[in-house]
Amino acid sequence: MTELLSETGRETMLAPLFEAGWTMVEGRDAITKTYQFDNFVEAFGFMTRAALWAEKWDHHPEWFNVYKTVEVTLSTHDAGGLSALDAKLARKMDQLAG
Ligand code: HBI
Repeated sequence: MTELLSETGRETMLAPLFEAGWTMVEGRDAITKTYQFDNFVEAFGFMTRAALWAEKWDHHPEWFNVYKTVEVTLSTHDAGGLSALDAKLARKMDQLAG
C-alpha cells in the first residue's frame, strides 16, 4: 500500500508543482495540469515519452488528449490520494514537456 503524502510532504513536494502550473482537483486528493503543444504530433510524442516513465515507475497518469492539448491528472489509486509518486511523475512530465 503506497503512503499518502504527509502534511509536510505536501508543503515541500507540491509547492514547486503549484508554481509550475499544477493545481489541486476540486473535491479530490489529486493534482492536474493541462499542457498545450504546437500540434498533435508534439502532444502525442510527449505522451509517448511520459508513458515510458510511467511504465518504468509502475505509476500511471489519468490523461485526456484532444489534438494539441494533454490534460493530466495524477493521484495514487492504491493510496486513495496523493503520494510521492505523483509528485515525482509530475516533475518528470514537466521536464519532458520542455
Ligand atoms: N498508477 N496512478 C497510479 N496509482 C496506482 O495505484 C497504481 C498505478 N499504476 C500501477 C499500479 N498502481 C500497480 O502497482 C497496481 O497497484 C495496479
